[in-house]
Parts: sequence; C-alpha cells; structure tokens
Amino acid sequence: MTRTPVEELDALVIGAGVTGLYQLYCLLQIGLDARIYEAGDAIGGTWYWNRYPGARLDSESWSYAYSFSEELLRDWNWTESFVGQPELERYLNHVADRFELRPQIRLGARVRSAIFDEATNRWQVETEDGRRASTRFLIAATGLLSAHHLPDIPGIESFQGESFHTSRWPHDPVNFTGKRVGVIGTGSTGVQIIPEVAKECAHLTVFQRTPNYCSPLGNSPITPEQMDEIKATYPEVFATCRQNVGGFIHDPDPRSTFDVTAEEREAFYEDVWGQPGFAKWFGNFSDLMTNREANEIYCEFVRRKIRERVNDPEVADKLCPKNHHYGAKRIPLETRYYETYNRDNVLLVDVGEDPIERITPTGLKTGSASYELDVLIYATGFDAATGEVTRMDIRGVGGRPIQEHWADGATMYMGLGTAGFPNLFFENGALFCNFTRCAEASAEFVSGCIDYMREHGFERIEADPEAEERWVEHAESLTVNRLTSDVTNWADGTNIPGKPKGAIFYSAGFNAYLKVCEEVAAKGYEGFRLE
Ligand code: N01
Repeated sequence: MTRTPVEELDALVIGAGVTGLYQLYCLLQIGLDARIYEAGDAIGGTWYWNRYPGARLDSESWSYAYSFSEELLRDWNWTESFVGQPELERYLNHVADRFELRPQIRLGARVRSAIFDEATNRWQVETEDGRRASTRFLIAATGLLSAHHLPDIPGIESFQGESFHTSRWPHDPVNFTGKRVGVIGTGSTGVQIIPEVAKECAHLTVFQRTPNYCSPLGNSPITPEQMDEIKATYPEVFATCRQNVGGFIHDPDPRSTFDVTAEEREAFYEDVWGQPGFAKWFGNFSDLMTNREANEIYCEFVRRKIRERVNDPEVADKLCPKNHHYGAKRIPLETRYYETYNRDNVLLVDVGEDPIERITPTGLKTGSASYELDVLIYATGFDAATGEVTRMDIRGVGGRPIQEHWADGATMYMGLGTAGFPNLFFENGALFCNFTRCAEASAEFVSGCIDYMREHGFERIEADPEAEERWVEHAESLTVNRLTSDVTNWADGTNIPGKPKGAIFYSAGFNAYLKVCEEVAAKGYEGFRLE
C-alpha cells in the first residue's frame, strides 16, 4: 500500500450512492473543495452493490428521481414504474457525468479511520488503499442498508459450493442451470431473488424463519406517452411526496377502518391491493398502523390473498405471518413470489420451527433434516444505519471511538450529528422514506448549514448533548402509539445479535421532518453548538 500525499479539503463525503452524489453536488455548488471517497470500484452505492437477479425499486421510479434539476427530469426517461438495478445504476452514472462530479470522486477508497484533531477542528482521514485527507467537514453518506450481515451460523466457512450475500453479488451472471440452490432469508431481498432463481435452477430450497406480508408490486412498462405525462406533472409529484409521511406518492385515507361497513372495507382493501407500490400500506385507512384490531382485519385479508395464490394449503399456512402486524416489519413488494411455491422444483423449509443447526461442506443441516446444495445465497440483510459507521475507526473529541460512544445504542440529533464528534454529519436514513426524497432533504440541510457557518465565521459545529437527548426522547415517544412487534427487525437493530435495540427512524414522518429542518436552520441551527 502506497500512502498518497494528504488532500486538504473543505469537505469529504463518504459514499457515492444516492445521498453522497447529491451531497457532493450541493457542496460544489456553494464553492467548497469537496470529494467523495467511495469503497466500491464504481459509483451507485446500494445500486452498485445490490446487483442480484430481481433487484428493483419499490418506490415509483419517477417519485424516486432527483428533483433538483429540471433538465435532468426533462431528459431522463424511466422505462418501468419500478425499474431494476441496471437502470438505476445507469441513472446515477448519468447524474455523475451530467453534473461533472466524477473528477471529485475517488473510487476503491474505503475509509479505514477518521480522527478528529481538536487543535485544528479538522478530520484526518485514511483509506484502506493508503489515501489520506485532512478535511474541515466529514459527511458519512454511508447509506441506510449498506453494511451487509452474514449470520453467525456454525460451519459457514466450511461450505464447498458457491455462496453469495445478495449485497455482494458478482458482476458476471451466476449460472444456476442444473444446480441445487438454497436461499436463507425472506425479507424484501429474498422475496425479489427467489422467483428469479427458481426459474433457472434445478431445485431451490427456501429457508424461511419469519414469513412476511409480501404485497404485489404491480410493475408495468412506461410508454413514451406516459413518460411525457409524468414529466408534465413532476412538480405535483414532488409536492405530494413532501406532504407524505414516507415521502411516497400515496396518501392514507383519512377514514378509520371502523368508519365503514364490512362490505365497504373489503371493497376498499381490494382497491388499494390492486394499486401499484406501497398504496396498500401508505394509502390504507389512517388507523392501520395505530389500531391493533384494525391492523388484524387487514392482516387476515392479506393472509387470504396468500392462500388464494398458493396451491398447497400447508405451504400457504407457513407463508402466512401470524406473530406480527402488517407494517411492523418492512413490507416486501413482490412479483409472482407466492406462485413460486407452486413450482415442482421449489421447497419451503420453516427454520423458525426447525432451526438451522449448521452449514456443512455440502449444504445445510436443520434440527431434523439435511439439505444438499451446490449454491447458497444469504439474503440475510444488513446492520442498518450505523453498521457502516461503526465498521470504521472514527474517533471524536478526546480520541473517543464512536463504538464506545454508542455502546448502549446509537443516538443522534436529527439523525445528523452526535455530541463529541464535531464537524461530522451522518446521512444514513433518519426516517423511513422514499430514499431520494430524504437524501435530498439531508444533503440540502447539511450544505445549507456549512454555508451558514462560512458566512458567520464558524469553524466547528457539534450536536448539543441536551438537544440530542431531547430529540431521542421525542423520537422514542412518537413510537409509543405505533404497532410494533417482538420479531427481529433491522429498523430497531434487533436483527443483529448484540446490537442494542433502539428506534432508528423519526416516525413523525418526512413532512414533519422537513418542517424541523426548516425551523432549525431558521433559528441559526438550533440544537447544534457553533464555535
Ligand atoms: O433484509 P431483512 P433484506 N437464520 O433484514 C433472515 C431494503 N430493500 O435484505 O425475519 C435464518 O429484511 C431473516 O429472518 P427473520 C428494504 O428496506 C429494498 O431482505 O429475522 N434466517 C429475514 O428473513 C428491506 O426491508 C428493496 O426471522 C435468517 C432475512 O434473513 C431492507 O432492504 C429490495 C438468519 C433478512 O431480511 C432489508 O431487506 C431489497 C438466520 N440466522 C431490500 N439471519 C427494494 O425493493 C437472518 N435471517 C428497493
């Protein structure tokens, strides 16, 4: 490893995904000398790493687009309502080229350490490939779901076939022809990859621990005429997203589940069920996520839908969730997922009932059976939000490591900063959101803040510990009336053994969060200490 000369920067962004690219654009717009250090060999973040068969959007493509450039909106044509990974990767590369971001992006530069120097109020950064930078501001645009999680199953290293985590998928297509394949995990990723692999392989065994309320995606191609119509309504699309709790283009029905008769309710459920995307979640009755009884009525509707699509009643029963509410775990959107279990070459194994004991050199062993496999796919998720941050050696005031600071659970003010780590901003998904909408909001807030600091001669910003505590208490209080479950969930850290449980998201929603950003900025970045 050759160590390069130190790059002297105003701002360094970690990650060239949806957030990082726009963050760089904003920083360059205000005249900063800014760079991105990106671990991957190409840009795209999530849409670079997650190239498994079936990977695609579940926000409507046009609502996921960057909104900041009218020219970009005018020139880019989406081909499907929910486009796949290749088109998203092309889009992000187009954005990087169009706005001339590439010269400021260093690829293959995985940040190993970032040490805050109190004498200069600057971060000293080193990458694994020997690159070095000194920067006033450090922005971890490391994504919500980027630190991939491989479960600690005994024997995992012993498997002699091919094995892949879905988020580290090879660039060359994997050939499944004639092979016995196993997939562990039935979250949003598993649900996307399973139907694709089943079509190609000799035999597929799905190891499911917790079934989900998978709901139809409703994808369709976009004709040139439809694309013209979408372009004409972009301002309305983004205005709707700004008003929505998740930044999506679906609004809840203001009625409660119990404001209507049973027949009207059924007709309403059928209607939202038939609509594309998250309409069946975010466009549902307003009490879906707060009233247990209301939620259970909808759960039963969804279970019925599952049973209608799966031929074998025993298999259908295994696929029906019974231990959590609709929406308590993130809803996977699917295309012919349930029909996959009607194929002769697909077997569903309930590892909730019959847990995985070990991976063997030739397959997988549960308590009661052994499965011979040529390929093993881990669709086992991510150490969400903070995982990528705590995998780096980040040390704040007094040399305190971030891992020690967050030993009892991660806390942040506005999801953006934490006391003791000055001039460091996190952009890891402060709320559950149509991702680009939130990415734009946080990037604009951070660049606005840095601009304000320059104008007023401030060199150092840090979350006020009391403001941070108040924010965390407030964020937790918002979850009190929401339906949660005791099942594992990446959104509260419980999918990672040993990770302290805590709500990641600000559940007042995107519209409320935008208001907070505006108010905090208008009050000279209230809740942050500026020096
Ligand atoms: O990960 P997950 P994901 N033994 O954590 C199972 C986004 N996304 O990659 O539920 C057996 O949801 C685990 O079982 P359980 C989206 O936000 C978006 O699927 O813990 N099983 C679960 O079934 C999504 O929510 C898109 O009991 C084990 C699965 O692995 C988020 O990414 C597409 C196990 C992990 O599910 C994460 O989704 C894809 C073990 N030891 C993803 N360990 C879009 O459409 C884990 N599991 C945009």
